[in-house]
Amino acid sequence: MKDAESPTIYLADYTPPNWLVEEVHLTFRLAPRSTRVLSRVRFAPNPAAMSRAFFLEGEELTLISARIDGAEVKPEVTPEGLTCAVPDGPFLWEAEVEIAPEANTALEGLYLSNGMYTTQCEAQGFRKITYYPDRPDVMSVFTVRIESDLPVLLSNGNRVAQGDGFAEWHDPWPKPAYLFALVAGDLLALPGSFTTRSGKAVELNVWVRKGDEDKCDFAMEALKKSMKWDEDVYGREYDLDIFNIVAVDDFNMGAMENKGLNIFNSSAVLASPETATDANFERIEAIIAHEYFHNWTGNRITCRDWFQLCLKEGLTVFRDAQFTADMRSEPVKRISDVLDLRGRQFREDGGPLAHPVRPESFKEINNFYTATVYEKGAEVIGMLKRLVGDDGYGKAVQLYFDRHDGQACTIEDWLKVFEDATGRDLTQFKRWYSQAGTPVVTMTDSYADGTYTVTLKQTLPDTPGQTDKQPQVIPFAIGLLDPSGAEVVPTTLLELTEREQSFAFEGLKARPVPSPLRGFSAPVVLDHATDNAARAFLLAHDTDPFNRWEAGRQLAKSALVAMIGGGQSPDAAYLDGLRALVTDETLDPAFRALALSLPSEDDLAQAFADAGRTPDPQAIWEGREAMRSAVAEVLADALPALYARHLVTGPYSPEAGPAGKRALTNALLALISRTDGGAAARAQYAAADNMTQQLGALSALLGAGQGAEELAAFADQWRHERLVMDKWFMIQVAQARPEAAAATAAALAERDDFTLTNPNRFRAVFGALAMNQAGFHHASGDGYRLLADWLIRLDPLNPQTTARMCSAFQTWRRYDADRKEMMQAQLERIAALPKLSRDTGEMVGRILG
Ligand code: 0A1
Ligand code: ZN
Repeated sequence: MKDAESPTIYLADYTPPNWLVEEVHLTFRLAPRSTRVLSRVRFAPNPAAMSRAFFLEGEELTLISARIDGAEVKPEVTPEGLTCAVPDGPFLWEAEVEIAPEANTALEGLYLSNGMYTTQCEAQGFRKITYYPDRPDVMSVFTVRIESDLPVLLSNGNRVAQGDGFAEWHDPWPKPAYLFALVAGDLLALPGSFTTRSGKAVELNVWVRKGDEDKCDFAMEALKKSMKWDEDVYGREYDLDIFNIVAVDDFNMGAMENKGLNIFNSSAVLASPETATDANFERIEAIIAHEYFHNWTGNRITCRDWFQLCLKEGLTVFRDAQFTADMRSEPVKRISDVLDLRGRQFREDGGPLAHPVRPESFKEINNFYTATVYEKGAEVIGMLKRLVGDDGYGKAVQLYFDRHDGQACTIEDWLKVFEDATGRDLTQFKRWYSQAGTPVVTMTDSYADGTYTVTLKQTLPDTPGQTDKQPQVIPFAIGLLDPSGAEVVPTTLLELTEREQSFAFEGLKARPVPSPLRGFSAPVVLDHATDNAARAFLLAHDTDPFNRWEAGRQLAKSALVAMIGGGQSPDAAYLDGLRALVTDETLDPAFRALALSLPSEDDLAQAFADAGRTPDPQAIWEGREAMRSAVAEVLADALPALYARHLVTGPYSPEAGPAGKRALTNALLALISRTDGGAAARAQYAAADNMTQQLGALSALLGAGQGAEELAAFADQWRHERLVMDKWFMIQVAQARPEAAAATAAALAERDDFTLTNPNRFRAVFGALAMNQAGFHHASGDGYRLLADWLIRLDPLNPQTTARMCSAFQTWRRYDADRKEMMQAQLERIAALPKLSRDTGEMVGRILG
């Protein structure tokens, strides 16, 4: 269906469901091309409804038969569902439908992945399994029978019966259909157990395909840590006898929190030291935690409608970030999150795809699993916590669990518990949920007679469909240092509620140096006229680790912009500051590794755009290359010793300590390889017994224009490991020079082991192309054309992944006329396809504006 033809759904149009579901029984007779699904659903009229009209969602189903209270009925079936005349009071609905999991390449509903049946029902996949009121505010108790010869048959809840060729599951907790799951396959389990703090034993399993059983230990440990953490920090216990995790190769997203049966993209579960990097281990730990935490924030308390998606996602991302900070390093986690937020969410918020944390309309909800809903949604919760304090937050959240357990809720319910628990009026705060766009906070300051005055002004940019925005509540953390570098005012929270407001600090002996927006206390752009001397001062003295890193980042950015735009040589203040930081043995190696990484090409492009200049992707790439070489030369005397000091040898551990050292040595190796002909990297490659060091060495070699031999050896060694081969595909495109990126991606896509049906593989090649900014935006237009060609091929098979990847074009208006024209032509080419999916149609339509 084309964009223009798809209906738009509005938050304002919400009405309660006409019929409620008291219980559901499902029977699955599994067969690749003809699975039969029998449903028995007890409906009762909803007293809160305005009508008794009966409509069940259903798509791509063959209806075999339907009965009401035992009597056959002939419903009116459309491509979206069915209607039927029904009794006035409660009744039993029975239906039998047929579906074809084998033909399901969209990976929504029930599908087959490498011989295993699996489901994905969020957001609206259940309607591809059977006719049902597929909306999150219809919650019910599910009993499921699976009939199949496959040895492992899983569903939600607890197993109640099992025999030859069948299994039955019962989930006592009422849930919406999007949390339904089924898995059937020839799988192996890594078993485990957990005893809750009230003494209940829970059986745990991580289910994988044969051959992957040696890569489950870490996920199991991460699960146990998550279960314990949620008890300790949020007082939340697990509520079933069993918790299953399943790894699936073909999956559109990272993972899914189905009740008691979490289904994961295998990349988010499987890890061994040889095959997974430190970053993979950290991601797995975070995603296991995220899905587990959804058991309370998402499952026990769910969303009334899909506009409330941030209610479960923002909160759960916030919770998983707290967890990671507790398990690892708080500043490093914060810095990584802000990098990600600025890289993905600010970019979204500043372009044609900008939308509020709680959107007000959509055509395809799958297009709203965005950085704004997830990451900005989590930032909003962080601000709320900062404003009401840790105690207030704790009380409010407990009230949320007490008051809303078993319900489908809204953002209003969420804010109300904060108002009731803390007495604070959150009317103005709520604008964070409804106004899109990243606020710009302009800070000016003055000093006279011992009083330092900070003036903050907020500007709220127009975004698609939104102008004339009202001021938001912005928690602005600030500290002050004296000229010697000592902190004279510790972190203080200013609350900016007006468009412009001043705050005075009295009794100072000299004009202080401010350290503004500490810890990135609000998701805003800070506009503060400062100079490199002040940045270097903060880099050397700030007590706030985030701002110390930020000062270095700003120095790097201004040095790079000056180099790219004005041909200046690398800034000495930056290079001196970097040397001091990288060689400071009191600092965490992971922090130092982060300080060594330069602002991304996209970041720099945005910096030019913000300054009213047209970014030149090629010049940005060359500038970063020149800066890297300058850093390598200036630090050349210190690098080998630093590398040797931190090189981790001996048995591998994925813990934060050694992982930080490996991050630092890999960053150093990339620099060393620019001046030593690749000798050190080749040595690391040869000695590596873990993927972090092997891939780090390969990346350093490719970055220095070498590594052809190692690349071939790598493919030879890892031919049979799908997830490792994804890295092989990705690194070549990511590291390709601008003029070669599109050709590299094109050649890889022609290989036999490139497949359109596996989203990980598709992303490895084409996600990497979109990330290789100078390659994607190469003046030839080859990058644009190639991506469009392949999105056009993917759309009929997998609309969801196609639509997500269209966002590579979202910054098109930022560029020069030639590039703009070429990107627009590709977007229009996609938009004109006769059978374009609703997903892609909506995305391309919004991007074109
Ligand atoms: N709720 C999951 C993410 C997810 C969302 C949509 C999906 O299919 C459309 C799949 C997974 C999470 O937040 O982890
Ligand atoms: Zn989630």
